[in-house]
Amino acid sequence: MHQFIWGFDGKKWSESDMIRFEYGERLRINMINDTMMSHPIHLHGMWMDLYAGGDLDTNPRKHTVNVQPAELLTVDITADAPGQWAFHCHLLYHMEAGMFRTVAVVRSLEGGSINADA
Ligand SMILES: [Cu+2]
Repeated sequence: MHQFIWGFDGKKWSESDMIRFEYGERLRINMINDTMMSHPIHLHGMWMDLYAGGDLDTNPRKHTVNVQPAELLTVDITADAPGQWAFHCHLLYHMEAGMFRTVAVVRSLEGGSINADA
């Protein structure tokens, strides 16, 4: 497995910036797994509503979603938790190799403090 670089959007954690969500926004993330392994993706602090089409209010609510090889998986998130949160693959050797991001829920995407309460 050491010939692989594990990350998001082709970058491992040490090469990446924080992902910023604006406090209170409802957002959608599309995750495309272009590897040959499943990745259990875990977001701390907020729920991910697994997009299954139909009535959005009845979609399953998850902290961790399993993204299969060659799968496009979509989740909806309400950024209702100010602060910094881990977003990572739950296979620890993937996380340790770089499949990790910090999500910052901020007051404004225009810049300023990363603390939504500031
Ligand atoms: Cu993984």
